[in-house]
Amino acid sequence: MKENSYVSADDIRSAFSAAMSVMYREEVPAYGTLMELVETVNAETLSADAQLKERLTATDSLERISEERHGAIRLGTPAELSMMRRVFAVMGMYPVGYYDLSTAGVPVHSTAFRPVGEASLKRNPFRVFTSLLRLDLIADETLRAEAEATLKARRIFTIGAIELTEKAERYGGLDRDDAARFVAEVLETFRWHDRANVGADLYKRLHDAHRLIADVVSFKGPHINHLTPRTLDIDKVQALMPDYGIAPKAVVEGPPTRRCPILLRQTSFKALEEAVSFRDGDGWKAGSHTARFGEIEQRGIALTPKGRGLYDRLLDQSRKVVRPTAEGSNAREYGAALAEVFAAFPDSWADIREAGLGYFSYSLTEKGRRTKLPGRRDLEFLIVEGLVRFDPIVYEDFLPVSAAGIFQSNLGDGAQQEFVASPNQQDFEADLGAAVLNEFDHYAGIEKASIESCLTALTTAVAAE
Ligand code: OOG
Ligand code: NI
Repeated sequence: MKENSYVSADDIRSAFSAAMSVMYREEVPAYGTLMELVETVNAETLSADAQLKERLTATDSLERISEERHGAIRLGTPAELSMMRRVFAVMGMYPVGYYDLSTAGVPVHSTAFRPVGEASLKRNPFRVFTSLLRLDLIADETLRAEAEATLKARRIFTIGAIELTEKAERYGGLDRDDAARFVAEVLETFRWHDRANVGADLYKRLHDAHRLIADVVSFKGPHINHLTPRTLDIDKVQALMPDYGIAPKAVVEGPPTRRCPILLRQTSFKALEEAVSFRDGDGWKAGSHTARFGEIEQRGIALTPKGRGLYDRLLDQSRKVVRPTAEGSNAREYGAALAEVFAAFPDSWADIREAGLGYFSYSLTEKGRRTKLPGRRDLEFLIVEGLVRFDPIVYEDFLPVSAAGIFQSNLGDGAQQEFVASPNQQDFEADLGAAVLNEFDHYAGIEKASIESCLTALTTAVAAE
């Protein structure tokens, strides 16, 4: 390798997520415990299911199965958001999707920075769910002005991080030394600072307006508020958390347990109360803050707009039957309602595909690889003939109702606040300095490319013997 050749964006992202994992385990020991539990359950699940193990060996790297899949931060200003976009771009992470959480009583809107190509996702799928605080939703004008001034005065990126981002933009990449420095510098933005930027009085007023506002405004930077490894059995981890001394949120968010998993299921342990100090004249005053937690996720098939429409309707329907309370008193009833309502969602890959509810990746079967056809044939014919097989494409994005549930359970179980629903993707994109990518286009593109490559291979391949 040439000495000054560039490190790939995928490798920088991998190094970054590994460094973040180490930092967060040190900062939040309960997260380390969760990781141990996830590793144990994943190992047990794999040893009990030879088929699953075989499939994962073929499609994923088994030794990385329990690694982090995502994390989340909350930013305070448009300038922070647009700089964050440039920083993530160096790691091959681009904004996909727009999530309005105001409807769910959380004064933010968000996107997910993530790798987009299949190869990049496979190399390392790490994403960061990134929210921007909506100060426009603070009713009290004086408080809003104070929050704005506090945010404006802080610098969340180190000079080194900014310089290296500019360098990567100018030259189209970073060499090995710069990439290592970049990871270390960027990590600083995500670090926890237990000394607040504000006094106890302002903290309290921000907190009274909304706990999330206090979390964003009061600190020096947008500390990573959780990391999320992948689990192969989310129900089991949820059930075992108390045995490991960690308190799970009341219910698993997303669809119920199914034979054919769809979209995304996630749950977390409740955020911990941590010691912080507030500014107090020339000194500091002791206090506490609750923000950081750990989460787990289990992903299923990406749904088409039609499938997503059905999912949204069924979820809505179940929540009309039972709305899960934060303290978990009706968790069982909610689980039962969810399972019952979701019986209407087909639960075999063939049915899901036939109904046009999910995205699939098509590939040649053994027989298909040995076959050459004189002309193009219809995909359905090729499937019936056993020349082409289909496998679900994994959902790589997030779900607004689930995200709201994760936010809420980690903001304390107090009364929920209401905001006027006001999605504003245009404002968000103006602040971001770019348009967000449409998640459906992405999955449709992967599906289409897989079909094309099957058809091409079948008509141009030379049949073996
Ligand atoms: C983000 C919550 C959303 C998820 O997995 O849906 C999220 C936050 O609490 O900042 O991470
Ligand atoms: Ni999350």
